[in-house]
Amino acid sequence: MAPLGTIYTYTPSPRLVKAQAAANLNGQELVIAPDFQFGKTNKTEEYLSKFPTGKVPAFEGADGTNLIESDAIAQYCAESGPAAGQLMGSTPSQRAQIRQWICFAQGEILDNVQTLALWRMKIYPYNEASEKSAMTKLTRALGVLETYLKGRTWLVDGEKISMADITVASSLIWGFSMIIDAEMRQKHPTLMAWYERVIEVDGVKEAFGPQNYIEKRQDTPE
Ligand SMILES: N[C@@H](CCC(=O)N[C@@H](CS)C(=O)NCC(=O)O)C(=O)O
Repeated sequence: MAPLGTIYTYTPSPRLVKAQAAANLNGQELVIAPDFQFGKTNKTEEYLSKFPTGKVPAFEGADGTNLIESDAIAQYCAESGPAAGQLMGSTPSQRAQIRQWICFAQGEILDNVQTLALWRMKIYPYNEASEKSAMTKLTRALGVLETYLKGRTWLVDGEKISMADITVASSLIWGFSMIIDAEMRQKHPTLMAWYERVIEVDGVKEAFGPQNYIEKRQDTPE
């Protein structure tokens, strides 16, 4: 079968793995543009003519569909195969719940994780007020998940993983490797059990790779 399309991005990227997981679950192949250079390729006129934000990830489908925004790319991959109903929902209720958790992942988790991760990755300078605000919001979001997941296997009713689980889990990858340390993880046993369950699912496992967990987070720059 021909690949579903090509994704332009740096790797590894938490914004890429949700699309890769969705493609895997649908038996589809995605190509990662081999000669892509972040900061260079995505500033060219050719790139901007297809992907107007100049950001990554961006997707060029074999059917001519060009997409920006990682959740739209992941949706395209999720809806391009036999697992579409499972991954994106097959009733209005399921679809809305999946959308709810995708929005939650972006607004309540990934935005905060990014603020907390970027100075630790030495990409942005440290800012005490931003650090405190993002940590408070992230802690609240983890609490929401811990409570909501009690007695549940997956985020949305149903027997199988959906894009709700895959997207929320992907938003936590940098969180677990840089911020949500052993002490914090211990306070969220239900969330941790769910996360381990998500990343062990065939297709998700290959996309996410092994998770690196930080033991003790760095709180201020050296
Ligand atoms: N909401 C977007 C965010 C994309 C985004 O901010 N990408 C960053 C890298 S993580 C980027 O390409 N930045 C380059 C720039 O701002 O020019 C998505 O989920 O795809």
